[in-house]
Amino acid sequence: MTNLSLFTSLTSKLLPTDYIGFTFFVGCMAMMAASAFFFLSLNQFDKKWRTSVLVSGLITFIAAVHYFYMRDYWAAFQESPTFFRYVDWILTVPLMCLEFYLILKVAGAKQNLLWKMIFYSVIMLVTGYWGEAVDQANAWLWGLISGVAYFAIVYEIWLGEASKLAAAAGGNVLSAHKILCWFVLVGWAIYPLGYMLGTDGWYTGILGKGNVDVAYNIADAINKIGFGLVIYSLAVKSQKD
Ligand SMILES: *C/C=C(C)/C=C/C=C(C)/C=C/C1=C(C)CCCC1(C)C
Repeated sequence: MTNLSLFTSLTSKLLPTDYIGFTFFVGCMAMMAASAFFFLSLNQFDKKWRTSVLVSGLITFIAAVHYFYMRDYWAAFQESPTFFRYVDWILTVPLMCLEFYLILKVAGAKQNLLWKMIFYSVIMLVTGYWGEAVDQANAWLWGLISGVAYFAIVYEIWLGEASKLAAAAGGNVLSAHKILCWFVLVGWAIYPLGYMLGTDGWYTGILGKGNVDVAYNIADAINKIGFGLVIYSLAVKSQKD
């Protein structure tokens, strides 16, 4: 290692033209600030809602730690930190499934709903990782399998058991559930789009190539912080009634 590269890897030097590095940097700060916000708000909630808001904070906190690593990895190698990315997701996506389960518990959600959703998300993420990092030649196929698991989650919350429980719960829980459903349908759809921009497949001729990290970083900010805020405001509203 030359002195210069040692220097850059220790200080994560960001060039003013490195807009991808910039989104990693902003991601660190946004996730950190959101975590502080959720954690510091915990005292205002009673026991019933505290766990849900705590989980919102854990999601952004786990992401914050991964963003620090990803930012440095990007600065040192100018390469996608795919491994850290997927470790982050494999921890945070199941926690988002847990959020659905926690708010639907009032309507009698059973643990099997939680495990079913976690199972779908693990399939979605493991196959996505495989296509992006291991078997890139068949990225489209792994992406397709991942997409099927993604639609199983969408189905579950929009039309399946989870949607029936939300309807039974009614009120604030139902409206929060609806907003979270939109996050999963629209906000989460940015990820497969990023995947198609970053890998080669039949879609490359249509979409062209783009930067996968910018797409993922924007999606993470929307989905982790926005999703957490929906839970937070549900807790605030429900505590008032
Ligand atoms: C906080 C992180 C979240 C909410 C990550 C969500 C990730 C996805 C919904 C990823 C989905 C993918 C597909 C549907 C197909 C292509 C491969 C993936 C893994 C990017």
